[in-house]
Amino acid sequence: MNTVYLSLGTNIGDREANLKLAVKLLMEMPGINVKAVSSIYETAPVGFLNQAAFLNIAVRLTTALPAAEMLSACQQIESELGRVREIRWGPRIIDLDILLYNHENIETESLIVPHERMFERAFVLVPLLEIAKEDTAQLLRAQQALQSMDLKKEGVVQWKQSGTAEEFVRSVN
Ligand code: GSY
Repeated sequence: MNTVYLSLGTNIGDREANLKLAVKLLMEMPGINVKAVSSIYETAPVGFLNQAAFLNIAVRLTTALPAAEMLSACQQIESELGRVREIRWGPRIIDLDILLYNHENIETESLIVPHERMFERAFVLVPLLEIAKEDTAQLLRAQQALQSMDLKKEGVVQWKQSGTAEEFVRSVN
């Protein structure tokens, strides 16, 4: 079984509902077992700054799916939520990024793992480290990267505390 960490982000529409629906769809996917969902964080936009604040979470799951199929599953959920390929760094209904897939380093045309920019982004690292379970070199690197950041300056604030994955999706429409 493979352990996978995802980062989810949204800054259009009912942001909490977008996250809940995405996690519900993940839980319903054959071959995917959602183990933990982080607190929800409200985060200042990174990249293109003139846009609404994001809500971000991280998800830990186990899966029998190979990395390429896990990517397809994420893209399927993005389309189900109505995401169209928008401007780079711009507003989005939902983004599901694979951060880590076991301890593996993967580099294909469509997928780079660990995620290319994850170690520079507090909005990724804070939720990730809240649910991280293993002591892998990648997670230790994430911890070290976060220690050198000023979270106030990075604009990452806990918005709703986490419970279980089942509690997270309970009130989804
Ligand atoms: O990379 C994911 C989309 N995204 C985000 C995000 O999820 N959160 C914040 N705070 N800024 C972002 N900029 C982009 S692009």
